[in-house]
Amino acid sequence: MTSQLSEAAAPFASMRGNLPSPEEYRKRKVALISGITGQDGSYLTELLLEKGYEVHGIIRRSSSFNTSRLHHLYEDQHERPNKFKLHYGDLSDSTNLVYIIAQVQPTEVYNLGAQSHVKVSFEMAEYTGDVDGLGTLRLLDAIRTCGLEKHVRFYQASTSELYGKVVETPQSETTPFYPRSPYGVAKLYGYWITVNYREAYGMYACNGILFNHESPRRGRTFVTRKISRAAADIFLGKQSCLYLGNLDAKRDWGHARDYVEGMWLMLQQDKPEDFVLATGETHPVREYVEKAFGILGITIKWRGSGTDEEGYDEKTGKVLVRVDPRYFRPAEVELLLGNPAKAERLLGWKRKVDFESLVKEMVEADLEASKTRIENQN
Ligand code: NDP
Ligand code: GDR
Repeated sequence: MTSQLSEAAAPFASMRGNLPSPEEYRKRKVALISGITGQDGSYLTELLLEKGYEVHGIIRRSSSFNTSRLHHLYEDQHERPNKFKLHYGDLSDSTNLVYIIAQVQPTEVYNLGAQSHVKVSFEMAEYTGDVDGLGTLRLLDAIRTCGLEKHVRFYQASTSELYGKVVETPQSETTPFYPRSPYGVAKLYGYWITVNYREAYGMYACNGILFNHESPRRGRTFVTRKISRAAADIFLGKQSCLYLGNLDAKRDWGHARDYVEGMWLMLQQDKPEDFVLATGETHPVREYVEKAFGILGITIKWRGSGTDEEGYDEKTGKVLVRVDPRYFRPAEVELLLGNPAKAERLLGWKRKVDFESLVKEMVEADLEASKTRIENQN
């Protein structure tokens, strides 16, 4: 019954006649990644190329350079000819997505593309809903339109922001969702439409509910990278003070390289399921600040409270960190702490990088980058 319905609903169902069986089709290893230019997209591309995949990515047309995280992979191109290709596209453009799926005929699709900044989502709520919520539907439907719903495995970049307001900790696959931002609400749609297409059309579609993961490739406006970059610049005398929002928010921070491996593992199982990836530890923003400056030999002490709180260098007394309410969110997610037991048990996944090593890697990378950086370059 289910498959009859899905065939009737798929406008390009006739393409099926020319397709090999799903088992035969999946002997190729062809991945399509939306959001390939982002932090996770770049690590996932590296992983899949190492595993012998042909990797295709969707990139947006931009007036300035947006492929810097992929630059080193381009350079390796002649060693791996025809293994890595980029296509112009956008999650807001269904026709384009159908065209790309039909052209690439992927065996695995990773939907990492998103307006991924929580604070920005309050300012661009409709756009975030369109790209992060409906964009997921468009990509799933493009797969179905091409008659590939039984052939393609689909990964949805779901998020710990779904949990939002604390209902229980640690948060697991069974914890109820209570999103606290337009981003979280849009991702809630993405989560459920993925579950729905799995149940309605028998698609192999999984949600990875990933807790925060960082790296030296993290976007500069996310808090960890903002701190590691500022700490390096302050240490080198290029910046005088770091302005932050809520210092008390707690996050479960892991390393992006570990998390992309979990994404891939989710698509290699016998049956599709949803998984939490997390470290099982949580730390407040202020601890990240202390650790980052600590790596550079600066001990941060705190005084004052609320918006008057400030962090100063214990040795010199100079104020290096101040609170700026501009960075507060209209509704905050105060505490995230994940339970990765299911992924550890069924996928054999475990994070390798701990909190201390993550902060150290990020600060050291930013210190090196800061020494050679020419400002205002695209
Ligand atoms: P980034 O912000 O680094 O990357 C987002 C990617 O999405 C970029 O490649 C961006 O392209 C692309 N993108 C943005 N808008 C569109 C659009 N309209 N159409 C197509 N592509 C678009 O995010 P991360 O790599 O950190 O995260 C990857 C995914 O995982 C995101 O969906 C995010 O929401 C989710 N997630 C991330 C977590 C984390 O801690 N990093 C945790 C849980 C979930 P461009 O470069 O042109 O801007
Ligand atoms: P988050 O990441 O909102 O958890 O979303 P972010 O690093 O932006 O914020 C983490 C916490 O730090 C507090 N904070 C600040 N945040 C930013 N960006 N800038 C500041 O100056 C600042 N000061 C304090 C925030 O209030 C928040 O509590 C990330 C994104 O990658 C999402 O796409 C992803 O889904 C989730 O992680 C899991």
